[in-house]
Amino acid sequence: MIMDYFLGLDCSTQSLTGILIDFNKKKSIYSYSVNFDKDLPQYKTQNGVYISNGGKVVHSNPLMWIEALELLFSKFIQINLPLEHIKAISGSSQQHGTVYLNSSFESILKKLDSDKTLASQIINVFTRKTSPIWMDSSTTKECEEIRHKLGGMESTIKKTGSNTFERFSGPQIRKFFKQNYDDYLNTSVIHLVSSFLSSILLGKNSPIDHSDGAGMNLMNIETKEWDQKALDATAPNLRLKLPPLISSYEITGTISPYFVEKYKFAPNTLLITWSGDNPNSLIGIGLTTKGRAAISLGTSDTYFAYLKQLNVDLSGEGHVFGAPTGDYMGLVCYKNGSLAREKIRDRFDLTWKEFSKILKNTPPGNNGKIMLPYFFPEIVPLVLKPYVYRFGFDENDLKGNVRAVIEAQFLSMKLHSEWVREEPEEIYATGGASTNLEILQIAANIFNTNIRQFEVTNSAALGAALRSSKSYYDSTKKIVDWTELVSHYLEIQKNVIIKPNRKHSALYNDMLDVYKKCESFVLKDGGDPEQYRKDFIKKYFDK
Ligand code: ADP
Ligand code: XUL
Repeated sequence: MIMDYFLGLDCSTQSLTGILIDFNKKKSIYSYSVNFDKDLPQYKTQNGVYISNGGKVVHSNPLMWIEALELLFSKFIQINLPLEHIKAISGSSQQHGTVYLNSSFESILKKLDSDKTLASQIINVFTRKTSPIWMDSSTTKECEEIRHKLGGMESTIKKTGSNTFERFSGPQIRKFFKQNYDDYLNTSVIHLVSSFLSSILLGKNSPIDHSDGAGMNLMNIETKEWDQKALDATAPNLRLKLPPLISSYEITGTISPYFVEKYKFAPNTLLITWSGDNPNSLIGIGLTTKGRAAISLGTSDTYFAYLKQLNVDLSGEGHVFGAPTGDYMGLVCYKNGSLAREKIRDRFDLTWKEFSKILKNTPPGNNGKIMLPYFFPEIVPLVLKPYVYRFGFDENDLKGNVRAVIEAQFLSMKLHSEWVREEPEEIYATGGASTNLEILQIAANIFNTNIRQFEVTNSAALGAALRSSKSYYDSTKKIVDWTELVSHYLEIQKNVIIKPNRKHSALYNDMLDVYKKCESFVLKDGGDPEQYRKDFIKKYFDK
């Protein structure tokens, strides 16, 4: 029997997941997640992170990610997974986060002792003990400084694919250089979370891939090379501290002897460069051609689509990243995703089942109750000071709040993702909250589009496994076409289509208008939306 197994890993905000796929059977044969809070309580994270400074500073712990990797592999050994049959491995990680390492990092990786843990051997390599991650919004000043040096917003977007954003690696590196100058000088290499974990498996410094590299404000989005102007605007001698950039499908080498000795991987297991979670999800969900879009409802909510051509968002809200196929993807990211939904669930002590039941039994339009759901600082639209605004209800209204948070999230998503949307016929859903059919029904009604729900909700880990199979077969000259590869795989998955209820499309169109007015009232000194809200109530609810 031919056993062509491929492993995809995903280091997300709250967990590290591994999915093993059997290429011949076109299915995932095993998946397991290490939850940072529960399985590694000694790191004292909450939802995988450390929050300080009123929610502005958000870091995580790179040593914890390493321990999670070993826990995951120990689990594989415990249940006798045939790791020796894995042909190739690739990975995915939360985007933008940076890891700062001293000059001993690579030499330590090259002589790892398999009788000891990884964490005990690399504990002293960090020049910054914790890593700023995508939820951090403490670099507004640095964003302004870099944007100014690059000639303003439009030229920053044209150069790097995005305006400067607080969570992007460049502004974060600049803050470190300004505030911890000596530590910056002692830093030999700065990795993304993806290239850091990729280096651990490889046993030496790994390159950064074009897809994740685009989330740094440092890579030129057209040439896909480090942009000297952007580097100079960020911190001195930065080029020397960054790994090289490569295509997302490139093989970086074979697995480090540490993992061969300790976990019995085959010595010739190929490693394919890691990438960001959103680019990986693009593959895991099968978006390798134009005309389809996806929503990922994880810790962050994202809306993204494959782009054949480079098409930037000059309004400055969206991003263009690389796609693992070598093309591009457009993306809009919201920080108030699952954790905002959980705030309401926990405020009323509900289970997800009870939460869903309320969604099912409350009217679309919520009797005109509208929320602006900034439980945490928001990325799109930019809100640095978290506050939850309620129009027509208060925080004690159980049903009103449950429906309002979900409607708000998708109204906002529809409003701010217009530039990347080509009126898709179908939106693919992934991430932890995509298991919730009631949430997806509201999304379908608001977008007025079919939503497709998949059996595998961790499309990032699946995407990494699929990427590794593609690069492996390409290297053996048995070329597999991207679209064919993902479609075979996805066809076999059980998937459910949620259809919009067309009866509500006019209501949601009108509500989008009122939502927009509420947002502009609060964030841009727009006029009072109350009369519009009252008219909306009169039209749909006062009967
Ligand atoms: P990430 O990969 O960003 O760490 P996941 O995609 O694993 O996150 O999603 C985790 C989130 O999924 C949890 O924070 C939780 O709120 C949400 N979730 C899990 N089950 C449900 C459900 N039935 N309804 C709504 N949300 C859910
Ligand atoms: C994307 C973003 C998040 C993280 C965490 O720009 O910041 O989606 O990748 O998932």
